[in-house]
Amino acid sequence: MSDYVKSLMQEVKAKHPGEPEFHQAVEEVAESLTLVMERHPEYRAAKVLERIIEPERIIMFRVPWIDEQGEVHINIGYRIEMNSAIGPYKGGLRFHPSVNLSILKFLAFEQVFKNSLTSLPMGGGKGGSDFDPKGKSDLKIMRFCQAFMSELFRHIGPNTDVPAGDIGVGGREIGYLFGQYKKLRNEFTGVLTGKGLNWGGSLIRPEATGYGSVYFASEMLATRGDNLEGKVCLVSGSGNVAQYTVEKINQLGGKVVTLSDSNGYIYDEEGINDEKLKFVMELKNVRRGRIKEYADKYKNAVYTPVDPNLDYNPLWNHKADCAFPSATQNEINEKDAQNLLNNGVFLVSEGANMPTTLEGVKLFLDNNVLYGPAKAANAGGVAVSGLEMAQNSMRYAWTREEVDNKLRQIMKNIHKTCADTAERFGTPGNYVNGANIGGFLKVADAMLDQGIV
Ligand code: NDP
Ligand code: 2IT
Repeated sequence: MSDYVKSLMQEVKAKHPGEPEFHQAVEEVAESLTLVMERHPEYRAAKVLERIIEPERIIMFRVPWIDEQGEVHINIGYRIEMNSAIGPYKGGLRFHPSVNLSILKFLAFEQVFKNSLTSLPMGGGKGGSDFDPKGKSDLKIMRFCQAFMSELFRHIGPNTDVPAGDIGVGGREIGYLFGQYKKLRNEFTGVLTGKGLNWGGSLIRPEATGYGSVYFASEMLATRGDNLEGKVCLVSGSGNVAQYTVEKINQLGGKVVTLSDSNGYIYDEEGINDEKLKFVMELKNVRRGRIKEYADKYKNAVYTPVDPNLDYNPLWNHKADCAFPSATQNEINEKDAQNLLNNGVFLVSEGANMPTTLEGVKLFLDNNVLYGPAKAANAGGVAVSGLEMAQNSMRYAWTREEVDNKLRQIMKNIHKTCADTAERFGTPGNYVNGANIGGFLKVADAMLDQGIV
């Protein structure tokens, strides 16, 4: 670790103790930026990174709501408005019992660089709540979303801050949140993305993160004259990102053999084909069931419950070519990364945010893995959110094909930015440096132009 990173991290940890996920995200970016700071003393003098690390604003609020049995519940609501140098704050909302300030700050920090990489005018933000939607009735979900928006509405707007979905927030939740915003403001605007198609949503937004992660993988493979045809792929998660990752891998001739949720994973050696994927989509999106049911329906598949006390995840211990972690942060630790390498995996494309620990990332880089870090590989979701905002401003909707072509081009451009930047800073093939530096430069220059604010 360089002296620059050491002293920066000491300061961050002293100022913000007890935020391990946030420290982890900052450390990874700071390591890459050492290369930039040597060449550009002006960024150091203006303390650009030190300013990016401090959120412009954090909003925390009480979310009281009453369920259908008359019981009162109190959750915590958050919105981290991280950086608005290149556009309005933009980023998802996460509803999950694990949500806390550290997790949302890491996500908002990552979002700043990711959004910059898309080349669209979006700043970075993230928010959410410790509310657990799992197993809750539609009425409870609606009541909670309305209570959450009853405070959030005064802080957001189509030119200020535009939230979207993340873990636990999909089309249903965005609908309830939008309805409440519209009622309180008496305005029909593009204040959220991921909306329904007949009320301002964009075609391809639900597909965008998963498709984008696979497009990014294809770009990485192309640098070695290869493609996804016949590749065996491990995918984790079974939510929005995982589902459309499987769909696109199937379209490109690959074979996906795993899916998971927080209780366990399924392994299907024959591959999760389109018919089986349709079953998963109905299971997860309509019946809101557990992935275990996959193995009840398809007898050749094996379900393995995951013991939270294990120091590795057996999902990553199968013979394969490519891995697409698409569930949550730190789901691949050093041991998992070693297992992936031992099993022949030579490509990792991160659909989830920060799914690999710092030690795991190091192993991938040291072993020449085609490693697409989250802020590049999963930027397709927020990119199409940016396209949704553009369509809302025009009061016009592009066709499925138009949006998909734009998404594909954006992922191609992000790959090129990462590859070219890594090369320019003397670390060819290192997409981590490419993404961190590529995302940083645009934001940093905008901050220099705008003065110390
Ligand atoms: P969903 O809520 O649709 O699905 C999340 C999936 O991950 C579920 O299968 C869930 O299982 C599993 N999961 C969540 N938390 C944990 C945990 N602590 N341990 C194990 N499994 C877990 O979310 P998304 O698919 O939208 O998000 C998945 C990842 O992709 C997240 O990291 C998110 O930040 C990232 N991402 C999402 C984007 C989007 O557009 N939606 C864009 C870019 C990144 P269970 O049902 O048991 O909770
Ligand atoms: O992490 C992410 O990029 C998202 N959850 C999507 C954010 C968005 O605004 O579409």
